[in-house]
Formats: sequence, structure tokens, C-alpha cells
Amino acid sequence: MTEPTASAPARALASAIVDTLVHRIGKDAQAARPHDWLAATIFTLRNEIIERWMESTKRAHAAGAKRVYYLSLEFLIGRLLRDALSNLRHNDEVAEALATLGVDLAEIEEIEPDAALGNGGLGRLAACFMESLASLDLPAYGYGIRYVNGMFRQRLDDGWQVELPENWLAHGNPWEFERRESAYFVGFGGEVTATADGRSHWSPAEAVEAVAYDTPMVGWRGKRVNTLRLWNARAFDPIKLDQFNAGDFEGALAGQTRAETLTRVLYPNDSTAAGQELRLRQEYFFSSASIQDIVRRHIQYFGDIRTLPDKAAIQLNDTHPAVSVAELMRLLTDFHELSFDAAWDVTRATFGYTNHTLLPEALESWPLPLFERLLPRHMQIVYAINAKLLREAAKVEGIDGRAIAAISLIDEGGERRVRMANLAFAGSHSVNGVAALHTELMKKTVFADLHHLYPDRINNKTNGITPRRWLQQCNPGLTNLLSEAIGEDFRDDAAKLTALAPFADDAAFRERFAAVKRANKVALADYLKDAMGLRLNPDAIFDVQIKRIHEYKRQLLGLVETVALYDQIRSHPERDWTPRVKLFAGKAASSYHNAKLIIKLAGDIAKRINADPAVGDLLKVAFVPNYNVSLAERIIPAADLSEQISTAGMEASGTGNMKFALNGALTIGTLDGANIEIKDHVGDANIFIFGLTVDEVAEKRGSGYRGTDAIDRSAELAQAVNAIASGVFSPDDPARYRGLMDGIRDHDWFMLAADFDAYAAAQRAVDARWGMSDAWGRSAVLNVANMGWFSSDRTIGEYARQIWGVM
Ligand code: GPQ
Repeated sequence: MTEPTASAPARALASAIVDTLVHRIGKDAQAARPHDWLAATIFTLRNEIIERWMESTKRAHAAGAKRVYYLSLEFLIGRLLRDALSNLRHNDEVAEALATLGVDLAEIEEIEPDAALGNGGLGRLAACFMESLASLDLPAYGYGIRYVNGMFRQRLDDGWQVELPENWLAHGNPWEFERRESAYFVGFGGEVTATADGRSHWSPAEAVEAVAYDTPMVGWRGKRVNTLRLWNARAFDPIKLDQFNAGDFEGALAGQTRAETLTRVLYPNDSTAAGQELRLRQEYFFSSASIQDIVRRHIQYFGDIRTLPDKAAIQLNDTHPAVSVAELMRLLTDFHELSFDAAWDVTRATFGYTNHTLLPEALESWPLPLFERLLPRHMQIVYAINAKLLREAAKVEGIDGRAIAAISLIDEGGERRVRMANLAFAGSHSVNGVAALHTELMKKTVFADLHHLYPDRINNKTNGITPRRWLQQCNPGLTNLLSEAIGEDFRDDAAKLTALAPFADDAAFRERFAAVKRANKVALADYLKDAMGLRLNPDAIFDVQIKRIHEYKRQLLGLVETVALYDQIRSHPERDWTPRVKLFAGKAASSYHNAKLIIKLAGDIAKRINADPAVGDLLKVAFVPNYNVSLAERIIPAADLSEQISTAGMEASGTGNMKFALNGALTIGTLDGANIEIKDHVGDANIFIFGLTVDEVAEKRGSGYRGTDAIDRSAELAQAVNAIASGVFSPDDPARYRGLMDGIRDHDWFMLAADFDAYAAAQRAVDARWGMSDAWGRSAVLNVANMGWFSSDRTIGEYARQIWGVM
């Protein structure tokens, strides 16, 4: 079967894959289906990964190295085969081997399910960080939950979002290793008693077992392989036989069902606190298992728990794992016999906390009675920490009663609640924001008083993205062009991309650069034609807004401007319009009414515009269903224009913005989050910035501004809002969008109307620049050249040196 033309290594690899297929999957090459080939390929590749994994672990152990622990309720890692192949530089070899077996590597890569254990930016950041940690050869573990159902699959029924469960484990998961020996007891409820020697003893009323599942995280060139350890909940006693024998079958299995519920599903909320008891249980479950595992490893390797901060840096990815602070305090005081003060010193020196949003609805706090019922010992510890914290605060000049109330771990206004952000802040030696503006706003708003108390604690770590997945893997055409132009150095150090800058003035290079972009657009157009029957003109501007649907991200601004443009094209067909394709994609939280309505509106607008012969190829609109990491990998390399148009002050950083610019799209965006730093790097001339600043937004909100003020002044805006409100795009239900449009007229909290004219003007500036293809090409090349700084290697380097002390 093996073709004689294949190289010797490819032939050896092919026979290894077939061997795996037969002995591990139990099928021969004739019977194998695509999923079998996928599994056989992964299992074969895994052998090398395992060896590097063990070598990495041993090396860290032998060096007595300090380890980084990244605790996150979300890891949006996506597919892993291409990532591993590409990082190990085995792509060509494996493709060749499979070809000799009549199997197309690209085809089997396509059927690998996305591991979507996250909602959006926060979860994807965690995945980029895991890859960079391994690439920088830093010993690190990610800790999270092995959700059986990750992010839901989005289907559009008549344009309405419907959520379907995504069963990513349906065909098994060849990447994971169950570690039955790494299992921990996690308790809930019950009561706390004092022991004879004056310590506390917690007797939980309920307990589950946390079992580890490890996935290898392969760094660039396979230098290091780290571990992503995800916890699965299991009942200690999976079946109560006495009950079963007595005929109560459901009751006999109830414990197992209850345990499994814990790790069953990811809460599909992005930047909003879920607030349900199950969520607090998930948070404690994975925090407790992770902290126990970290403490166990430390004792095993180093013996003395008091040296923990020298050997472990634990980073809290937002407040979701913040209860870890109380959990470590519990282990140190109740089991390792440290005094409260000694335990507190160890705890603070070990933890760092990253804040990802200022949105009040995202700040987690738990009703005190719930917290106390579920975690009675932790409640005591929180009180004790609070007493210490407030004693310290009272000594500081300028801290009055109001400030004390703001610093307290307990919110006493109304129903008493435990504030997780304050707990994370107090329990960490470092608190960081994710972009420069965001970090400054943290100091001025949510954490103003804690910042006054601990002025050295808040620091900035601007987010980054891994250039392996978000350039090399998703855009091989551009990557090859870059290596022809500037050599291979940028593959190991994205900062070396600056060598590309002189090529911005090289017309022949710009032409090749444009050809790569066009080929990516053709590939995307082909895909969307198959997937949703769309016909797109690859010479139009591909204008893209893909991210979670959220009012502050202002997909609605993009849609209203689309309607205005549509009206302009119809009213002035004689003008020289620039053809545009407007692509939208993203999921809405299932309970977020307006976000779901915005999705429906996008579909309604698309239906009307795409069918109108008066605009023809000049304007096409599409809402692409089921946005996920894999879809992003297809769309981003094909984008010309990246929409980053959040209301200033509301997007902590954004990371999609970085992916687009790195792939040569120009950004149209507000002075928000990392857009500001992108502007500083790519240069004002190579980005389209518009809209109110943070201060102007605050000023308007404070001065009784209403959307109607702006609508009355803008004929274009008024026309678009009125058309949507009156049912032009929803003839089947003319009132459908009245409420949504009234929201803009009445409050316009997100400043859509206030920013509209500036946004529309910026879009016309985009058209003008597109018309000067040399100028556009020059800007696009300069974006790629100057985006290396946004590599997550740079970000992780900063964390490593400035927070973790591991570099
Ligand atoms: N982010 Cl709090 C999320 O994706 N989910 C969340 O629950 C919170 C924040 C995002 C944030 O909105 C983006 O601006 C950031 O770029 C991203 O986190 C990573 O820091």
C-alpha cells in the first residue's frame, strides 16, 4: 500500500500509524473511518510528546525549579493536532505519511472537535498563556475543570440563536490522561468544631472526589511540554448497593449524578457573574483540588510548607478561583500548623490576581448565608482575614469609614455578600490589569480604596496572543511570505517581525502580500459558500466583527452603520461605492435578551440587503453561526478590516484586535483597551481611531445626555434607527426592534448614537484608503511588522519576571 516514492521517515511513520490503528483502535486500514485515522495519528504523535513531557517534568524536578500554577475556570484551547504538529515541526512529514495511506491530513484535522472549555477572551487568553509558558521553557501547570459539555453549539433557527450541547468527548479524547492516583477529597457544607488543641475541625456534610485528567501542552519546537490538569468530579461511592438491592435504582445512583453535575457544564456567561450555587460549588471544587495538589507536590519535593512562595507562584485568572486564598489558609492553619499570621504571609507571597473587567455585573460576590452554608470553615477564615485587613486599613491616613466599607471583604449594603475581588486583592502580592488603560481605570474605580491602602500592588500586564496559532498555523501563506522576506527569526521571537517594516515601501513585496490576503479571502469565501450558501466577492473589503455578543462591544453600532450605508448606496447609486462584505459572528449568553435580539437583527438585515439588486455586490452582510476558535482561525487571515468598536472604558483589553492586526488587517476602533497600545505600535496613520474617550463618555453620562440628542443632529443615523424601529427589516414582526431602538433614543448607555457620526466618517476614510491600494498595502504590512510586541511570549515574560519571579 505504501507508495515507493515516499521518503523513508514518512514510510516509517505511516507504518507506525497503521500499527497504532490496529493495536490501539482495533481496526485495519480498510475498516478505518476518518475519526479512527485522527485518533491513530494523535496516539502516534503522542508518543514523542510523552517523552518530551517526562523529560520536562524531570528537568524541573532536578533543578528544584519554582513552578507557575495558572488557575482558571476556562481554557479555550480549540483543536490540538495542528498545534502540536506545527510546534513539533512535523507537519510535512505527517502529511506525507498519511498521504501514502490515502488519508488527507487537512481533512482529519478538520474533524477534531474544538475543546471549547471557555466563553471568550478570558478562556482563550489562558490557552495562549499555556502555550507561551511551554514555549518559554517555564515549568507550569494549568488547573481547571474538565467540563463534559463546554461552550454550547450555536444554531440559528430563522435567525434566532438556539443553544445545543456540544459533546466534544463523544469520540473519546486521545489527548487526555486520567490520573486515578491524583484524586482529592472535596467537601461541602457541614459544621466546624474546635479541637482540644485550639484548632478548627471542619466536618463536611457532603464530599466528592476530584480526579485529575492531564493534557500535554506542547511548546514551540517542543522545547518543553507542560501539563493542563483538569478536574473531574466523581462520587466516592458510585452506587449505593443497599438502596439498589432494595429497588431504589435512581436513589442508588443519586450521589454519582450529583457529583457529575459539578463538572458537567461550563456556565455560558461572558463577563457576567452567574450567581448560582452550582457555580460557587464549581469554583470551590476546582480551587480545592488544585490547592491540595500544589501543596502535596510542594511537601513531596521540598518538605517545608513555609517555603511555598519560593517554589510556587499561583495566578488567579479573575476571581473565579479566588476562594483558593481561603482554601490555602485553611490547609496551612488547620493541617500544617502554621499560625494565622504566618499562613497569611505565605498566602500573600504565593498568589497573584488578574482582573479582566470593570463591568459591575461581572464582579463576583456571594450571598453570605450561601457562602457560610457551603463553606463554613472558609467563612470563618474570610472573617479573620477581614479583621486583619480592616485593622491594617484603619492605621492608614486618608482611610475613612466610607473607604473601610469599600475595602471590606463583606459588602454590608443591603443583603450581606462576600466580595471575591476584594478577597483576591487582599490575598495576593500582585494585582494586574490586562491593558494599560484598564489598569489605570482599576486604580481609579473598583479598586481605588484598596489601591490607596496598597499602592504598590496594582500593575499592568498587557495581554498577548500566541503567534504560533495566530500566525504560523492559521496563516501559512503569510508565514511563508514572511520567512522569504525576513528569514526565520520571527518564528522564535515575534519581536523580529519589525524587520518587515522596510518592505512596506517595496511595491513588489506589497503585491505578493496582497496576493496572500486575496487567496485567504477566496478560501474563506469558498468555505462560507459551502457552509451557508453565501456568495462573496473576494475583491470587496472583508469587514469583520467577531466576538461575544455584548452591548458594550457594540455590534449594534456596526449594524446601524450598515443600514445607513445601505440607504446611502440606494439613494446615491451614482457614487463610486467601495464594495464591502460585513461579517459578524459570536455567541450570546443564553439569558441575554438584547444580545440575542442583536443576532436576529443581523440576520434580518442580511436577508434584506443581500437580496436587494440595487446594491448587488456593493454590500453583503452575513452572520456566521457557531463562532469558535476554529472559525476564528479561518476568518482572521482573510480579514481586511477589524472592528474593535467598544464604548471607551468598557473593553478591558481585547485580544481579537491583536490577532487581526498580526494578520495584516487594519483596525477601526475606539480608544479602548489594548486598541490604544496597538495604535501606539502600528502608528496613527495605520489605524482608524474614532469616537469618545473614556473621559468624554463619563462627562456625557454625567450630564444627562440622551441618545435623541445625537439622533436629532444626524440625518443618517435618524434614518437608520427609524427604519429598524419601524420594521423595515422585520416585516413579519414590525415591532421586533422597537424596544432595542428605544434604548438608543432614551438612555444610550453605550454611546452608540453619540459615536455614530464619528464611526461613519471613519468608515468612509476606510473606503478612501482602500481606493489607494498602495497606501492600504503599506499600512497592512506595517501592522504585521509592528505587532510582534503583542506576542503572549512578551506578556508571559513580564509575568514571569515581575510577578512570579521565575525568569
Ligand atoms: N473577559 Cl471578566 C472575558 O472574556 N470573560 C470574562 O468573564 C471577563 C473578561 C475578557 C475581557 O472582556 C477582554 O477585554 C479581555 O481581553 C479578556 O478577558 C482577556 O483578558
